[in-house]
Amino acid sequence: MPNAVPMLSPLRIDGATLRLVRLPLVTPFTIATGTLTEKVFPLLTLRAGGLEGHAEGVMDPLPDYLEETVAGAMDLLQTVLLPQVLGRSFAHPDHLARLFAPWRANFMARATVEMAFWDLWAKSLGLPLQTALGGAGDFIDVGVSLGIGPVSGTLDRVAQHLEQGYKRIKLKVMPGHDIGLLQAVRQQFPDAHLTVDANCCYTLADSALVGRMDDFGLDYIEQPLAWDDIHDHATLQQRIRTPLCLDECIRTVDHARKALQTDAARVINIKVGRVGGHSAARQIHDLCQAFQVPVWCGGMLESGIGRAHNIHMSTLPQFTKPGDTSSASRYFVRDIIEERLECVEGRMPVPSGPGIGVTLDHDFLAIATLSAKDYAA
Ligand code: OSB
Ligand code: MG
Repeated sequence: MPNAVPMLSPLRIDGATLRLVRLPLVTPFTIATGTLTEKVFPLLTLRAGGLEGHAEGVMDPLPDYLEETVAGAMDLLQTVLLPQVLGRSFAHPDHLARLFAPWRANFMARATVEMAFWDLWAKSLGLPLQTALGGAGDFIDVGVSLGIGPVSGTLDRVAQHLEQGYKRIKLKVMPGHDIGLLQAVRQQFPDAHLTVDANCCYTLADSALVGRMDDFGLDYIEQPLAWDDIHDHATLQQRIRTPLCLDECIRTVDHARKALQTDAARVINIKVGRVGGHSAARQIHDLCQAFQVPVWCGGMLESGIGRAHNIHMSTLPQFTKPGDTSSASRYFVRDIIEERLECVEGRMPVPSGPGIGVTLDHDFLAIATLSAKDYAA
């Protein structure tokens, strides 16, 4: 694959800081697999020649979204991945993904290192991350993901976010909280751009129930079946009209290829932090473009660091559907960056300046940090 920018001299990683950070959530976030009340995540800084690159890990404390955990990722970062990159030079971020290729899974832990290096590398070139990635544009279209709760409260939140101009409403569903919810929302908002996300809580035995969702004009149904089962999604897609969108099932470029070749996904949710980083995210993007399958950028309730990464990735051309990268103030009273990542009329401005274009708020970060360790090369 041609690079968007010419290769320059290799960048030597001469230091790192790995923090564990905790941010309380403004509102608890409930999905089919559980409720999050706070966001706990690894925050990695890589250093080279006076520059810093940052990224956060998107794994949860419990292995309830995918198999990775915060504790497992912290250990893998400290004992395996950071020792592999410290003191070494890389001419292009793709080389990190190649270095980690022998390891099994753990794509979120890998992404933490890879994304921090993309930020560092773009800064070393004096380029915004979006330009280094091959994207363009000053804004991205975004929607919101609404967690599971009482239907009346959800109706209020749908109204509120549509008034704010969000471009798409994604409703979290689960057995017993699906058809009734859709009836209520559709009745009140007949024209809203609506989708649902089941986070793997149905099986093929529920095909008829999932098929009833065809009546509600959904743009797509996200990840109804098991996190590791592309095959069953292909079978389900034969039984329903609404396009399926895969999230958890797509952790590698090969997963995307298999899903596209078997018509298991007519839309793909790309989360940079789920697929091992920007290099893999971009390859999945390119593959979807070749298959003429739209993609959008998902989220994992990220702080401003991960949110900025997602915004830059979302400026690539095949991101034709609104993503989940909504205003940071929906999640946190105070973010760990100086800038405020806020949408205007459902459009999120792309941070300008080199790299991810946002800077750590060190005063608040000190308060939010549970642990920190420095590494020298
Ligand atoms: O499935 O997309 C998901 C949050 C945590 C875990 C999984 C998911 C989500 C979201 C929220 O939908 C996306 C966001 O607002 O960041
Ligand atoms: Mg999802």
